[in-house]
Amino acid sequence: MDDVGLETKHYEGPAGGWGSLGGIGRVLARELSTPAVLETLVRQNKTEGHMCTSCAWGKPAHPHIFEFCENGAKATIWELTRDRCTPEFFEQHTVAELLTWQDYDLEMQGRLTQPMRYDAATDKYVACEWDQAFAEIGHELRKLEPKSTVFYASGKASLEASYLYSLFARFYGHNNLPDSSNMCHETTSVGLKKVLGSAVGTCVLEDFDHCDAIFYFGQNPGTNSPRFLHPLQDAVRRGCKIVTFNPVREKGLERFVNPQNPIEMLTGHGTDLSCMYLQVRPGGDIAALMGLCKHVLCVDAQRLLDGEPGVIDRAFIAQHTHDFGTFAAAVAAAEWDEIEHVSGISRTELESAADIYIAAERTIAVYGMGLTQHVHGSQSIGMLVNLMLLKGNVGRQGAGVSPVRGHSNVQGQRTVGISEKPELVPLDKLATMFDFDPPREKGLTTVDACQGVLDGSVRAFVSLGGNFVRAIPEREAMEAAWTNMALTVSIAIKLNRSHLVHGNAAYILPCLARSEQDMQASGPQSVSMEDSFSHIYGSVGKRGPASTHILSELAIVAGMAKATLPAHPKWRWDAWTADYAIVRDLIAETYSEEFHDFNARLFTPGGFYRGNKAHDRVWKTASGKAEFTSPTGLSALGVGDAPGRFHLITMRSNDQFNTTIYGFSDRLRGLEGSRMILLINPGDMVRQGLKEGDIVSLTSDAGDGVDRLVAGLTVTPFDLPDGCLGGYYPEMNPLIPLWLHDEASKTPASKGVPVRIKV
Ligand SMILES: Nc1nc2c(c(=O)[nH]1)N[C@H]1C(S)=C(S)[C@@H](COP(=O)(O)OP(=O)(O)OC[C@H]3O[C@@H](n4cnc5c(=O)[nH]c(N)nc54)[C@H](O)[C@@H]3O)O[C@H]1N2
Ligand SMILES: Nc1nc2c(c(=O)[nH]1)N[C@H]1C(S)=C(S)[C@@H](COP(=O)(O)OP(=O)(O)OC[C@H]3O[C@@H](n4cnc5c(=O)[nH]c(N)nc54)[C@H](O)[C@@H]3O)O[C@H]1N2
Ligand SMILES: [Mo]
Repeated sequence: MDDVGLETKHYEGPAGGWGSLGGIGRVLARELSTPAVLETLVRQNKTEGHMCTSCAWGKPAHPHIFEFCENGAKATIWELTRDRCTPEFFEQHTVAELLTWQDYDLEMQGRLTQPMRYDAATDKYVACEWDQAFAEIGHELRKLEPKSTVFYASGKASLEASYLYSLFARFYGHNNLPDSSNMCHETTSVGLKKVLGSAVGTCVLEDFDHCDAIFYFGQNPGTNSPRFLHPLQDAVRRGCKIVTFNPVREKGLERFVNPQNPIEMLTGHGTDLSCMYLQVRPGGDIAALMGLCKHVLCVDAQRLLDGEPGVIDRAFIAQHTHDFGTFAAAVAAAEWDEIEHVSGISRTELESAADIYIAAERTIAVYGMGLTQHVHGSQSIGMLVNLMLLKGNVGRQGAGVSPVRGHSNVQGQRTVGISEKPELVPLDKLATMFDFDPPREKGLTTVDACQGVLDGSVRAFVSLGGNFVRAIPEREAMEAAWTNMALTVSIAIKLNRSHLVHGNAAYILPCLARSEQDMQASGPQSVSMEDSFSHIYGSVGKRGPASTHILSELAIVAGMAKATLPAHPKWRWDAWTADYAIVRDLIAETYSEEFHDFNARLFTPGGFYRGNKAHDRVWKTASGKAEFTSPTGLSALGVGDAPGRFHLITMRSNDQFNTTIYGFSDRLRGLEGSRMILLINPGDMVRQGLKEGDIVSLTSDAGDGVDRLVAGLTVTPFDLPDGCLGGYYPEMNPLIPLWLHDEASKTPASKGVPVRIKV
């Protein structure tokens, strides 16, 4: 980067430390400050406590007294707010008025307290009774062709509610069950499945106690999975080396002060986490990985020539993998010049990083949205697996591929049937268990569903949580088309934008939060979820519900299903609602290998492992072996470089959970006060004739002739690679074309958006 005398914003402190406690404190002070909150937090992520609603990081068998982090605490406190968004609130504001409000102000109204239905005559939501809401929704759904409806899920709802939701969709007659995963780790579900036969990570939490190196791509633990910082710190202290690839120098991967360690807190002495931090260009990971593989194979060849043992694991490659020869030829053909250009990393640095990989006996590859949200994201995952396969780093202790999942039960929802891919669901089994003829056609992904809304073929959209309209690409066109639908239904805890962009008939159905007591006819209920490591945990809420008029997610799903579907002796919605243990027995019957004795194992400390074939070196791939794959090019970007074109990465701040904005402090990046900022490196700033504080717009540069614009962005110098811009999700979503998505899985390419700066 040019030295032009401009300073980039950078937070000098570590991740964690006093700052993270202050971050909790501000929210705590504003929301509430009763001992009950602390009591709720102390129960978080403990056996027989409730499982955090924030991220999907593992819950150890021997938890800390405070087994939660700044952002998990914020998420819990956020749902326990004393503020209430009541029918009186809706009485005072038309939907047209609320559409002018910021997302932050909508959610700040607090918890929804009563079912609400849209009244076109007044342009307001009005309160209704549950029976009325269910009956009307059932009536609307019965009028529609099932395949013209979509049942979306956002990744939080329990295994029990999710299983019934997917049954509801299939009894009704469709597989249109996209999940937030379709905007997130679907690249993993498809890309990793193709090469390892596993749609999820192959590691378990304990592997982090045994690895010698961690290769870390495009995931930001300081903000998005802060409890991961503890195993990372422990690993580094044991001598494990972390090599990070990320365009942004994320504090959480640089240095960590453990807020649960009094000595570190007093002295401020933390741990330097990454021993190498390589600022890869957006979409440059395929090239970077190619460089690493090239050096590994080059050193291997040299060692053999010198009469020494080689570097790669030939026995593993011969026994367990397929197509190594083609891959080796692709590596030999790749040119260092192009590798350096596309990755933005020098050959010397890539060789040093590869030397760490060579020296390590056991390596774990970690990744997040930086790999998955690109047009060739599944190829990036394939390249990462290639690197791991070279040394047999899959399916043994201390080694493996570890995607860090997002929502706290997003992986589990897929496990129990929320999937638009019928081949992933045991339909024959369900047909026998529930005496019906399941739909067999492929359902709609998120992107397909959006296309269906645009072309009018999707007529109804039901959301089990989430804020779909805010989370998807192509906002302007999508919001305009959304209102043409016949029906929209949102099961939610707080008001959000998706409730305001609604169909002809529209309902907001308020539900219990996970930390709240779920009382049903048989007594208080527990629910369950699955973490990033395929471990299943029970969760029990103890707090009093936010309102006496709200229902559990499971009860709402069952209520809608009962009102929509004909009576059937095997569809026992009332019995299932009365006792969730019966639903767990159904899950155990459907997925007997993974979920046998589900009720008995529900509160196993550290969760019970549902198993993973690739973890045991059984490869459920086309060839029956782990697949080496050769990328079609070195860049993961869908739209290449051009003069004046920038590649925008859309990021999360430390003060948000997806579309929920807690505040305006991105503490770990030293960015305070506004989310309407454009991050740019000082060299690019000067080349564009910009000064810090200038107000600019971004326009789409995707070559499709569509005008897409985000205006009012403050130019902010930041340490980024050349040609790369940073901005916040979801503010930047109007700039992402719907067609710009991973080629294999249709995950939107939110980390490689082609844009131009307009002054
Ligand atoms: N507090 C909090 N926790 C969360 C969430 C939240 O919003 N707030 N969201 C949850 C959800 S649903 C998810 S999916 C996860 C998301 O967690 P992450 O996977 O960490 O997702 P992001 O923050 O979007 O981006 C990840 C990182 O990718 C980097 N990056 C961008 N482009 C590239 C690239 O081309 N290559 C590489 N190597 N890196 C790149 C960015 O700089 C950023 O550091 O977090 C979950 N946890
Ligand atoms: N540009 C860009 N776009 C992105 C991303 C990106 O990195 N960049 N990331 C993508 C990713 S990884 C994801 S996962 C999606 C997220 O997409 P979603 O999962 O659809 O969105 P969230 O913001 O997590 O949903 C927030 C809403 O969920 C509701 N909610 C919260 N808790 C509960 C609960 O317990 N039950 C119920 N029923 N409702 C609840 C609240 O009403 C809240 O308003 O966004 C995607 N979009
Ligand atoms: Mo996600």
